[in-house]
Amino acid sequence: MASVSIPLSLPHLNLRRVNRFSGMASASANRATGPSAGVKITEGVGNLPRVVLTSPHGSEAEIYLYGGCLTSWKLPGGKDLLFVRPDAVFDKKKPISGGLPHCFPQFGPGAIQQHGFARNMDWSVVNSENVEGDPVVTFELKDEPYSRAMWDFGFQALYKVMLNSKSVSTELKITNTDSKPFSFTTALHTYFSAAVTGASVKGLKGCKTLNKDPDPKNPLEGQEERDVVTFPGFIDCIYLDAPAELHLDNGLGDVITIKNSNWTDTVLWNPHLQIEACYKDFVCVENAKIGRVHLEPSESWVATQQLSLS
Ligand code: TA6
Repeated sequence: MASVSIPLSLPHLNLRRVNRFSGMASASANRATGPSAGVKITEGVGNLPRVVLTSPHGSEAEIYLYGGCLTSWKLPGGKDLLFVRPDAVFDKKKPISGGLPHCFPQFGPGAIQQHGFARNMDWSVVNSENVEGDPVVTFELKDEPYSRAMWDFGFQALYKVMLNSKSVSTELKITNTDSKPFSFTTALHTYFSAAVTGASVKGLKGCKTLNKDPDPKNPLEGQEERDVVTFPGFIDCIYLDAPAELHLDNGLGDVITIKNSNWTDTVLWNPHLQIEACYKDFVCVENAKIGRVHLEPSESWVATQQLSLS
């Protein structure tokens, strides 16, 4: 596989220095040390730094460094398969509500803030490649005083995003950089654009379920009996040991294959009338790790996800 790797040694890409970033993005992207073909650093909504990937076939993806959040995956022609809620804010006062937010080091509910802190911290770009014409970018998040105040461990999260003509893939690698063990739960809280009344997921039949409706802190155990799971109302349900491949019909004419390795569980969520303004326009199908992952010092955990159009 032909791969050209160009490290991005651009310190301003780290949002710890985001205030110096303003206005520098396009100039930096053109430097010899800048991003690979198909990778652009731009200012997104709220002037937040955003990495735009473009495949030679015309598909496009956007990732905000704030939260390491993939907010858009557009097919050639411009149709976006991901959804960002209309109430999403891009001012770093809260996580971006939409796309693929990270839940780390806690899915929740639990001891620290709901869904952890990775979705409201500044990730940085550590590498950009072009693999057989397709753009690949790697983002990094490390512990800092903000995370240590909630979860006192040294860690490194590396998040690789790869765009192809008909798919977008991610690889998340969590490494324990501390001298003591730690454990975590995690998820990619993917918001898909959908027509909720026509949306359905195939592949979950037989899975054990933990239904967080009505009480998220005391989920009800059960088993999925349906071949095709629909979204007729409020749904907040964990599927344990879900298969490595699911099929989402988004009700908008697309069937999206969701493949994974090592994301052992799946979560389906639609808030129904709790978010009246937009619940009809999305469903969340989340790859998750609900059982705790234990890492000794220097150990890593890796999980991949591929979203592709069938
Ligand atoms: O993944 C499902 C869930 O944990 C629900 O229990 C609900 O709290 C939802 O996520 C919240 O998502 P948000 O993107 O608003 O943080």
